[in-house]
Amino acid sequence: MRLFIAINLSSAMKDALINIQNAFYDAGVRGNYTSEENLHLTLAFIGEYPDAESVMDSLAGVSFTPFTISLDGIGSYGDLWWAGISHSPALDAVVRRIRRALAENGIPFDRKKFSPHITLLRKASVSSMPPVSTENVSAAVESISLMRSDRGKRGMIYTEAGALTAEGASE
Ligand code: 2AM
Repeated sequence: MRLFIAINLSSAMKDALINIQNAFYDAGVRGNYTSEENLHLTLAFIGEYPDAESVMDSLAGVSFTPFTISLDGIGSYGDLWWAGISHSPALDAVVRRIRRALAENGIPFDRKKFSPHITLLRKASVSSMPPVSTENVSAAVESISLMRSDRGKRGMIYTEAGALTAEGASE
């Protein structure tokens, strides 16, 4: 199965992202827009790996306290368009801890530098991004998920395969 570790987003943050997607669409941009339920922030991409339980076991020692993430503009990697999330000491620290725990336990993952972004659409039909306004939305992160990705008839289907909860989280 295909696995990655991600933050699932609050509805306020998803609403802000959908507003950006709608503004792109209204400006005539076509492409494969990420569906609302699939909007997420990837922290580590594991890829094909047979055992979700051993990934969760490897993360058992990773602890974190609730922290905040904030939207930070929009950008693109070729025809993949994204909304940025600001680097912050807390976010960067938890990503480092997760990646170190995976490495120490021999779980493979993509070692590319962490570049926090939320993919809004792929295969954008135009190459220049229309100017759209973005809201300054922040959200509290109290949980980090191990996600499993399966190819469905209408695109990817993401399912939570495990979760790490922040110390002292309200849930
Ligand atoms: P992307 O949206 O920028 O493609 C599931 O595929 C998630 O893992 C996506 O958020 C994707 O980011 C991310 N990801 C990170 N590295 C990846 C890789 N090497 N291959 C596929 N997806 C990757």
